Amino acid sequence: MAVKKQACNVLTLVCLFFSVLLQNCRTFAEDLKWDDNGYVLYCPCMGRFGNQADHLLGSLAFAKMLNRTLAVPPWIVYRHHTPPYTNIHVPYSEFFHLEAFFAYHRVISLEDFMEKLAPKYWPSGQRKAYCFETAAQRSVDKKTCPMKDGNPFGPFWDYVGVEFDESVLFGGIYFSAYHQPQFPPSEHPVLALPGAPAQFPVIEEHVGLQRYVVWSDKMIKEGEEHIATLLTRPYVGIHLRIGIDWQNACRMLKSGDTGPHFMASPQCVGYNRQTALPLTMTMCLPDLEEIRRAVKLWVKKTSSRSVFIATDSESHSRDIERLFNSKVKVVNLQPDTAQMDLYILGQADHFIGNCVSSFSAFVKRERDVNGLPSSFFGMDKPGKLNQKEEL
Ligand SMILES: Nc1nc2c(ncn2[C@@H]2O[C@H](COP(=O)(O)OP(=O)(O)O)[C@@H](O)[C@H]2O)c(=O)[nH]1
Ligand SMILES: *[C@@H]1O[C@H](CO)[C@@H](O)[C@H](O)[C@H]1NC(C)=O
Ligand SMILES: [Mg+2]
Repeated sequence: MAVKKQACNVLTLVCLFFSVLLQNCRTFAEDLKWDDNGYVLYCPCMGRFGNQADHLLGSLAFAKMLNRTLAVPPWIVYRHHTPPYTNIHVPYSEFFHLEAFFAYHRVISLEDFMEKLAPKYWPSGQRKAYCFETAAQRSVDKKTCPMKDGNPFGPFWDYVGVEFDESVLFGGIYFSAYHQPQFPPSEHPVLALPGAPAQFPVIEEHVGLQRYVVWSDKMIKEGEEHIATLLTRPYVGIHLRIGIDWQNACRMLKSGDTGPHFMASPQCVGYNRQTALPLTMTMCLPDLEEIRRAVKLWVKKTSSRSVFIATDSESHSRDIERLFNSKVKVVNLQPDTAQMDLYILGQADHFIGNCVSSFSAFVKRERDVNGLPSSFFGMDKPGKLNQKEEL
């Protein structure tokens, strides 16, 4: 221990000495430092971007509760309709500033963890998977965590370069805080989990963690360029979640198979089940009439000069243009990307989102953090969150 400490001090001195010459020395040394309180690894194996983002916030809070470093996974991007149909794994920092998490808790990218720490501290042969007993029930011997069964599980851990050697099962009681760890880091340094240790949708307490999800400089630069060239402020940003998968999802609401709490809807009906406002079909799947009504209302209210449309299918831009006799510029990105759409929606002077969509929820949370106004289709005045400071 003493030797290690001395080595650290020497390293610090060396760093100080060379810091003028070698700006990266400090970060380099920090990157290589193993956290004795352990790590949390998980696969963001449920849903697309919005779901993965919700799960990231909860996982961050989970890692902080256990006082373990969170290995931030890449985003899993599905190519269901584009050859070669295999998933793409996009490092977190492709879109966001990883270091912004440090203000809340310790993180490392999963890629860096594997490249710089795993070879020494979590080598092949010692890689344990952790899962609920019930999850292991599905395996042949009923004792193996289904870490790599099917898509996206298998491709994810293949991308990370991990085979699991052993399974550790746990029962109904969930992880306790670090005061009485269920899995002491000395014996269980790396908790690798088949899914996010978090709920979907994100619980109310963790909504504010969105403030640590900060766009990368590259995204900001590109986003601001789009806004400057395509749009005139003030502008209203709208998210049209109206594609075929969404039409099918909203049918659950129509058929009465779900109450007001449906996917991301707590963001607009309220998190409390007892006091939740009704969730209407218009809120889940706005028709053209509702889209026109809401856009007209908010363009007028904000004296907007342009409208930005992000959509999972049709943009309805012609119909929206017609509302304003071409006095308002109506724009959508072509080609679009999910993250650039999110960025531009986040910067709008007003945002109209889809209450049930976690893609909209990402924008709503970010705007709340920045004090920018939002509404939803079918709900012009969404209820306020409990404004107690949760962090
Ligand atoms: N580019 C773009 N993609 C979208 C838009 N709306 C939905 N999508 C795509 O559809 C996915 C929807 O899944 P998810 O993000 O989990 O949100 P949710 O299903 O609406 O809760 C997104 O991740 C995008 O890939 C949009 O406005 N623009
Ligand atoms: C949390 O972990 C960090 C890094 O391992 C350590 O320095 C700190 O003392 C821990 N905090 C508690 C309360 O155990
Ligand atoms: Mg989804």
